[in-house]
Amino acid sequence: MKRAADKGLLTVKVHHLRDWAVNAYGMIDDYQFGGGAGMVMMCEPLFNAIEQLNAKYAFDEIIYLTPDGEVFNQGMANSLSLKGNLLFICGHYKGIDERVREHLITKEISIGDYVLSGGELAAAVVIDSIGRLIPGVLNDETSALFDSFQDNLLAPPVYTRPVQFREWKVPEILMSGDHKKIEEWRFEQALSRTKDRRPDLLNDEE
Ligand code: 6GU
Repeated sequence: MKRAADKGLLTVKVHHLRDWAVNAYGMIDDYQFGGGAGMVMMCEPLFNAIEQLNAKYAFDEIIYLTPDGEVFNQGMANSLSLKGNLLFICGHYKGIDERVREHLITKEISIGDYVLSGGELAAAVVIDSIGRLIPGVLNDETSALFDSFQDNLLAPPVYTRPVQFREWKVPEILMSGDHKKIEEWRFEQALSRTKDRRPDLLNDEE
């Protein structure tokens, strides 16, 4: 993200919902109708904040980070990296009033099947993964082309010097200089690693 920001390719701005609070106490949440523990983030601050920011930034997506959203993956990172301005809504407590989700939110994302106390870390995860995909952010050395998941395969094993560490040697093929054979080996390794660890990746077309 620093690389992207330094190159002027990515800017992250943080907005505080309390700036749109409904009263002088900074109120942005309230008890839920129907009863039950936990507060709900109110419509009014969220509508005012989102509409005001949208008038300025014309967001391509208004994204709500929530454990019941679509589970984030590399395909979603790829498509989001091609968009312009994005707004991430980070909920707390029991979440946000359903009317905000129905009428303002354009995409709902979860980063996995576990619960965080707020959406901020999820937003940071999503922004990091999108940021590194923005054209011009990565150089050859950090290229995303060969990442795990880029082609629904896990990445193959990698080695660096020395050729032998204790009794463990680097696979001979990698020192052969035969680039075609090396690519074949890497593909086989990626495939067997994926079959072994993440067979689910081989069956879903995303
Ligand atoms: Cl996006 N938000 C929260 N609060 N918890 C989560 C999540 C998001 N994704 C997984 N757990």
